[in-house]
Amino acid sequence: MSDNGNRKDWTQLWLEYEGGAGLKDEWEALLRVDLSGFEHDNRVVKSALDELKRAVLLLAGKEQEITAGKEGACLVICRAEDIAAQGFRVRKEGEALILEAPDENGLLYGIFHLIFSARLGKDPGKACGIFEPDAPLRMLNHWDNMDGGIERGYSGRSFFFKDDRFLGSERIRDYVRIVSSVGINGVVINNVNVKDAASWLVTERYYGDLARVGGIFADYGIKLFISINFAAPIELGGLPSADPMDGKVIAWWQETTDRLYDAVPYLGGFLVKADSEGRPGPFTYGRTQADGANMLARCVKPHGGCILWRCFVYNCTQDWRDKKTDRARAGYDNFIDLDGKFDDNVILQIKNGPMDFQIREPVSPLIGGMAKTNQMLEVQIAQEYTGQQIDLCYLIPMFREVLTFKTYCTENGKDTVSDIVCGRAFGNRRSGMCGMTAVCNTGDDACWTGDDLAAANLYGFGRLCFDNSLSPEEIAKEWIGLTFRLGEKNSEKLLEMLLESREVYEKYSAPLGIGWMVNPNFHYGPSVDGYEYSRWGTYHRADHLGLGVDRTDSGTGYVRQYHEPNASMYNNPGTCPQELLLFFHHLPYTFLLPSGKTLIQHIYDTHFEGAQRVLEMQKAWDEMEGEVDRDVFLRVKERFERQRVNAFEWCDQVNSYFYRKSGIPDEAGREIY
Ligand code: GCW
Repeated sequence: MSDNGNRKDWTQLWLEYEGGAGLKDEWEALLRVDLSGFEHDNRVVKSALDELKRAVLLLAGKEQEITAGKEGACLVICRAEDIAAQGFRVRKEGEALILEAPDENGLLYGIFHLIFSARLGKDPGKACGIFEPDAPLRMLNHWDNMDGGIERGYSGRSFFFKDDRFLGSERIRDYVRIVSSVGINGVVINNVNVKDAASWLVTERYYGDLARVGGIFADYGIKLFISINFAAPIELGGLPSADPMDGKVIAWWQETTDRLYDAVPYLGGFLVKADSEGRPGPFTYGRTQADGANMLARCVKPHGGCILWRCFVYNCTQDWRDKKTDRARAGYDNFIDLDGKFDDNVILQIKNGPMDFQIREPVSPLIGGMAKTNQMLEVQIAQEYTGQQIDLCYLIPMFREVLTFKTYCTENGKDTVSDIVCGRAFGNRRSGMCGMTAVCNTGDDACWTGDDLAAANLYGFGRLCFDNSLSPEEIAKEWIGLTFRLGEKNSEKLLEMLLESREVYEKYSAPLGIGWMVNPNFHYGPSVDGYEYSRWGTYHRADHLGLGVDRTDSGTGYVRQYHEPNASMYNNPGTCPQELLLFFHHLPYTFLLPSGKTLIQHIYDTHFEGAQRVLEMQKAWDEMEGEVDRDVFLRVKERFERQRVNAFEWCDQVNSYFYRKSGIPDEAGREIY
């Protein structure tokens, strides 16, 4: 936990260089730098060179020398315009390493790439290649409240805010270094549920703080975004309405935005949660989501800003008796007719699934539903429904699945989620108005992410945004290599644990895509009927004969929101992927799955297996004692113990519940209560 000798209360995650293997001779080129085509005093260039200096100092124990000449082993940094924005190229020329980039962000990412390659023990030849970002916007969304709490935060308190004030710069600077090292270029610092002091972020009360934080972000090529309150004209401006068509409202936002941008030059724009879970929005005034978004987009437009508009719009006061209303349909139903009606600096931010960050959901049909609208994928690395950074759940396999899902939205073959959010499907790559964002999992805990192992999701999300083709395995290997100093055997073991952790969690929690079954409100641990008779639209519909939600043609019709052949594939239980069967179908317990087991036996087996696997993972971690830093070892050990308790609780409650409902015993005769 030290940085150039200064003790800090937090780690540097994968930027912790001390105690490593040092810098191998092959990397001698990093000891001499020749910079051309970039301004030495540009803030991002400065940061990049500082990062290189720091790394070399800590790894090789030598002071970095910046020379003007380029002879022998040196790093030549220059500008090249034939590389996509924010990308870079590395090549070797004799003893020299050449790093080329079209812009400062590319240079920064190239430097981190070289540092990481050296630290991973690669030789420079292996670090060569061209690296261009897939997602133009690679963002993190913090759900930090200004009182210091974090909505769905499992890693301590906010390091941005406390008691309605901004906190100091030191930790924010480390955060920025860490996330920019994996290519993050946009951060929303406050919760999408904007209330109380946070509503005032757009006013002069916080200009100074926003300018300071925006400057720290800008040093590392990151744009600062804030979430805003759609009802601010009423709450702050004293106007009687927040109607986006009302001239006074428009004037209020225009003036507020102009003044804000004057004071905070690095602002990227606003994120808006409107007409969702009690937040105000244009529906109140009989206006559409496009009316609301465009009004704000026009205010930020002259400043080069954009509006990120969330599509998490659904009825959260549903009647559980009503089987026709289907929450899964809501995003699509609320937005699909607006395709082509959004301004070009509006980006719709769409959660990966149609419900809400469950352990298994189909891809939201809204992604790919609209050909004339900028779209951005929203995932959650805060593990709200996936173990809350107590249970191990490496989410990159899930995100990769989402990105590679073929939507059939175009006929040119560019139709995966990756094609859409990276701008290849609908031609919005140049404008950069698309990308990926994650609800962040950090807080002020010493290890940043509650569970040290949950940092793999923070690292992995950034890496995956930059390169959608990286496999979860490659990413996990890099992260392990940069974070730990494990021997080969334990590295392998940890890799295996990460890679299977999502399926393990899925096995002991809600089966086959049905989701939920969690304790209401805080969402950790099992409660099969926790939401069954509530207003939230999240039901499993189990009775004594079967379970699942019928979203087929004979049910809610949700399947028709997909393009063919996906719609027909999901509509038929014979072709629907097994892991999503209960999301789309209500099936009897005796239904025979593709695996050859009955549905009820599958539930029993997976739950026993999942809980058992947790015991094995716990043991594997215990065996790493001595090879892992003591603090880290103990912290993770404590997490695994809690996961064990949680997994067995899930297993026993789910199995007992379905045994009692169905009356069908476990074929293996294991203990069910
Ligand atoms: O799943 C829900 C969470 C809310 C969150 C909301 C959202 C920020 O339980 O806490 O609110 O999603 O995504 O807006």
